[in-house]
Amino acid sequence: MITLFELAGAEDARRFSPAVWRVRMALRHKGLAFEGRPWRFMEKEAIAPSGGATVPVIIDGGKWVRESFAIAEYLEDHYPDRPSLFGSPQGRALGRFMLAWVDRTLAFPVARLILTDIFACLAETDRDYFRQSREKRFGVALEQVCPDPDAELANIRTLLEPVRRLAAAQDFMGGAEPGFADYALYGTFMWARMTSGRLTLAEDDPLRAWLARVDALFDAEGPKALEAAGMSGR
Ligand SMILES: N[C@@H](CCC(=O)N[C@@H](CS)C(=O)NCC(=O)O)C(=O)O
Repeated sequence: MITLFELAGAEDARRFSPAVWRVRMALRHKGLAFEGRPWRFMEKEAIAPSGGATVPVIIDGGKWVRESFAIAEYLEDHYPDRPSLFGSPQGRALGRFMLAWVDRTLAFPVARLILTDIFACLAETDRDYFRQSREKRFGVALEQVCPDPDAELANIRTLLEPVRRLAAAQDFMGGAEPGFADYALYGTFMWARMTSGRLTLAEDDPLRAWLARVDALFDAEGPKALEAAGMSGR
């Protein structure tokens, strides 16, 4: 059985890391049995054997693997008889591109929008670390990171245009079937929905239908987790 370390808030059920959600969906896509182990920022020693200080981390038969894309590639290459996460070499490239775009273009604006909501969700033991590390990263107090949430949301909706066009043209990011490129983007929505109600989409946004399609996967993995964390219906 694979172990997946999952960043959690005050409650074990509030598993909110965007990067971990990519891997949770990838494990479900592959149909692999796994145990999600709640992990918190202050528990670095628990994941030290991975060689890093961030999650996701998996242990598979004694082997530690870290970094969401490296884990996706590990799962793809070690379980080739399971449904493919990439579908083709081009699909692997699309997954890599989507992850880079999400990390480099989308993640910071979304983080700014939901940062204080994330803080409110954290275990008491994680709060000082989170405040200090994020204030260093953003250069201002948490409460000043997003002075105009409406403008930030409008900015994010504009940034989403490339993936909106994909969602309008096809069911999933890579075409007719879901794959890692979808999970790379979906992680960001799960991050926001697990912690905050602020990342909303316009009524007529084609990304809504895409989100509903990914929500429906694997026996509604995402919505069930939102419900368990008390965040459904937001
Ligand atoms: N590029 C990494 C990002 C991993 C990452 O930044 N994880 C965050 C949670 S989303 C983390 O563990 N942060 C620990 C910290 O900030 O101390 C991946 O895709 O796996």
